[in-house]
Amino acid sequence: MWRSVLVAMLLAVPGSAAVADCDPNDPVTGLPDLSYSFVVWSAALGGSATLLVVPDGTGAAFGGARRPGGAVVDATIELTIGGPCGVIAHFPREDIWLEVLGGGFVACAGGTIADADTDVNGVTHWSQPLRAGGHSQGPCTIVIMGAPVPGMPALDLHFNSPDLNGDRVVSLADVPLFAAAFNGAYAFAADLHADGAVDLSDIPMLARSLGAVCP
Ligand SMILES: [Ca+2]
Ligand SMILES: [Ca+2]
Repeated sequence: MWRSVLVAMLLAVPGSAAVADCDPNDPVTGLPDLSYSFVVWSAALGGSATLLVVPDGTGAAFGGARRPGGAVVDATIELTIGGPCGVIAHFPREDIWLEVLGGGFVACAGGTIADADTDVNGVTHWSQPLRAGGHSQGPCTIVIMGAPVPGMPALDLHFNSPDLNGDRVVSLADVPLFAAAFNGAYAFAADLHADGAVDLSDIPMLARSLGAVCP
């Protein structure tokens, strides 16, 4: 039941309407039609989810995201790409990416693309760690060939990183920013073990990533 929570719109499924639109002689029918594509995000209920990202891709898998209070939540995103003639299999992952709308998030090149090309059912996922730094508490969306999936509510998925200053390197330059939150006012960017507090449990996430850079 939990799994079935549908975040995005399914404007049409390959059915009678799709068949009516399908023209096998039209080369365009082999391309994705965003109105036949949809996203499922089972983490939608229960508030935001925060994912730790590191430029070298050693951050958290989507299955290890955290609610604001620290509870682990599976934030895996599932995308089905379709067109008028049915699902689009083997669509290249390079053309499907997660776009973070909040400022301060800095992705490495290709750092937010899907895990894999779409499978025979037109399905792909985001479950593996991203390659990125900085932080965001803004929404994010799924983009196919540069265009967002229509009707898809923004995902309340947040990010932070031991690359606190967002220069795509985890280095000593990030330490003062962490220390300021450790010793002073709470900062989401430094809450690397996301649980609403910056304390000793957040230090290992910074220490173990020192030296991490984009591939
Ligand atoms: Ca940095
Ligand atoms: Ca924390």
